[in-house]
Amino acid sequence: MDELSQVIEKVKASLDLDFKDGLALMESKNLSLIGALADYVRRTTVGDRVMFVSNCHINYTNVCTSKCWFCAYFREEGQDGAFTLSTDEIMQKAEWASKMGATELHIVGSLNPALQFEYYEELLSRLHEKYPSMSLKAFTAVEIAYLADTTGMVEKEVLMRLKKAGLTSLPGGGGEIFNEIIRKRLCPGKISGEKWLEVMETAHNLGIKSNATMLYGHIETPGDIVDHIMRIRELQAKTGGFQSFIPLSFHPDNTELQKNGLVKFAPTGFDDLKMIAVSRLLLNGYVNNIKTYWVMVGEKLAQVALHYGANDMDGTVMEEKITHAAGGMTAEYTPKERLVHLIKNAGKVPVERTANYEVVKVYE
Ligand code: V47
Repeated sequence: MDELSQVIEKVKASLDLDFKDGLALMESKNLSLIGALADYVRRTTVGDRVMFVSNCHINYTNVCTSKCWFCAYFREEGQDGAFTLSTDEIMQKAEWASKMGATELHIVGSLNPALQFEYYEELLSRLHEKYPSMSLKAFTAVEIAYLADTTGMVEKEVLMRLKKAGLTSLPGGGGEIFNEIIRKRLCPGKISGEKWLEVMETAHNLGIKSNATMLYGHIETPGDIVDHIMRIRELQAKTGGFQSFIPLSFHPDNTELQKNGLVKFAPTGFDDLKMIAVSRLLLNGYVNNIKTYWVMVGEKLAQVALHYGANDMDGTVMEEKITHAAGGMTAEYTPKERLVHLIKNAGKVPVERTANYEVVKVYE
């Protein structure tokens, strides 16, 4: 309690928490107190509404040059299980998603040298033409930087062309952990944290909103977590372009981190709830929506997270490959009715939203 007394006072006075406060939270084992503080902040800022979206994840390829040590999803070209979808195949998936009631397509892949820029542009234009009201939340900052690198365009041009083709917003993937030393060990082939933030800033300045993520529970330190969240906060103070923050719970199975004995255990339920609560507390006044991603933490813990600072449950998802390649045991699809039930059962008001957080329906 003592170590958190300053944090309590600051939360009561609605003051920004600083790095030292973040560390005190990370190092405390008083989860019920941290959760209560985060729940208080959630209640007094965004209230009892809990958002979700009817969405469908589409992974267009898993062939990747990046070879991140935390990733079990990627394959090398020609390797067993490697795939690249044609735009026709993606259109078929979109048709199915649309029939299932999706209002958002979450489209991400990997860094595949065989795909030309025209593929990305054509994909968005075809989707946008056929489903003009569908939100296309597509391509992480890492994919955008890769497209700039491989085409010789600057990121701004890549983003402008994709926006013109129908891009609605950017998902938050690829943030991982910004600390350069840890990041180099986790994903030496990936853009730096600084570059990730730079791409997001460019997108925000073009009116393209995005999400932000952080991968936790591997080889990072508590200080790295606080540093990562603070850097998101700094950029948000400049652009206001982040719509949500999503802490991602590391799944170790089939990853190099696990194979090389660097990570033995996945984050625990304690870690998952604490990460939500710490995110809410540090981002208070900056990012309103803290998302609990049920695919990674499980439906039951995601529901409990609604009492630890989360106010968003992501969505129906429909198809998920990244977490499941790394040992994820959750379903790939949670119907809308079930999300509504989970949220109501937690004593909250379910609100279906669009990708850009417009309200579709309030389930009073
Ligand atoms: O970028 C990769 C992470 C991300 C593993 O923006 C892993 O609305 C855990 O970004 N264990 C993809 N995580 C998922 C993602 C996301 C999910 C839901 C919503 C949104 C959004 C974004 O998953 C990757 C990487 O950071 N990841 N491997 C793993 N083994």
